[in-house]
Amino acid sequence: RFQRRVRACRYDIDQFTPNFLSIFDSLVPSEEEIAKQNQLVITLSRLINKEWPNSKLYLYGSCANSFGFSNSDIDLCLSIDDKEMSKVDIILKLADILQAGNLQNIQALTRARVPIVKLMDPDTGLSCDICVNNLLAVVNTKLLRDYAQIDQRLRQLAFIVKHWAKSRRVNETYQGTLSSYSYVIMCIHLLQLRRILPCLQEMEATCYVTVDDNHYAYFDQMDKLSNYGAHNNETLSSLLWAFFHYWAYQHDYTQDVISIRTGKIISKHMKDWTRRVGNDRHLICIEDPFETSHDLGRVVDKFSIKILREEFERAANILQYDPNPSVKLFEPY
Ligand code: 3AT
Ligand code: MG
Repeated sequence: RFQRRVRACRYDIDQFTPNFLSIFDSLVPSEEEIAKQNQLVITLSRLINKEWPNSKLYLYGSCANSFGFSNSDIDLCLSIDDKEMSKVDIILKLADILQAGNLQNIQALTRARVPIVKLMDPDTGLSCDICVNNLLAVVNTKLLRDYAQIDQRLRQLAFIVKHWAKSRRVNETYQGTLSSYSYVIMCIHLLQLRRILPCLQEMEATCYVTVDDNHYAYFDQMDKLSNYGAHNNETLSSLLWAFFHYWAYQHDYTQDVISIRTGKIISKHMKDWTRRVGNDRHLICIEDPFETSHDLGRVVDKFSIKILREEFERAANILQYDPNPSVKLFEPY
């Protein structure tokens, strides 16, 4: 049976919070940058609406979920109801529309798992990926943004974790490590267990959406929750310590699934995620809050799980012992 190791956090951990907060500040995009992103969405919407008047362009991912760094690419989703055309046809036609609209570096990636068109706007230098009818991503973007409004420590923690993951090269799904989306969910889960965040999907629903005939509902009156985490006064650095300590020494990789849908740890057994099926190995289990049969850790294989766990341990040990954790944590891999 897996031994969960629990150790006490170093007594002087809180002194590093100002350093981590200044790193957070340096990563947050400026108002000016956000205005540029919004302007580009308006320009692209106008261009696309000329051809498809009933379509709608949604911003999703890090530019809309409030977990985006300065200079991140823009993720857009085109919602279009055209029974005549396949997704690939829509992607190809979209590429033509953008070409005619003087956008640059246009590439239609029709064979990707999620087909997209890539482009660059020469006026702002911003790069975008546009996918088609991937509305669940628009819905999960809103859930993440709603959670971020409840307690500012979520955004601070997730920025530092994402920055660590990018510096240490464990934010590369094509290499078997985890997506930014997964890391944000891991942060939400930690704060739910510490009662800094509630579980919005377990509360009385105020927001309802239907995507591909599936119904989803959760509580989204964020103004009623602005004091939710106030009883807990843990600082950013102690939460960071707790995050890495949990994933290095406490999480039971053989039995546990983290679930922000329930705000709990649930069992792999209950989800039938105990063995490899096809390419889903379930070596680290993170339940998607809406597509509950979807394990966000399924990209992780027997090589990358080792790398990930070594990186969690490295980070936990730096936060426990290093004299300068806010520098050492992000040393490039
Ligand atoms: P970066 O700042 O670009 O690293 P991001 O928030 O844009 O982070 P991702 O690139 O991981 O995050 O993903 C973009 C969005 O796509 C986030 C989420 O709304 C959706 N998404 C990503 N992976 C999944 C997934 N496995 N299942 C469902 N939705 C996903
Ligand atoms: Mg992105």
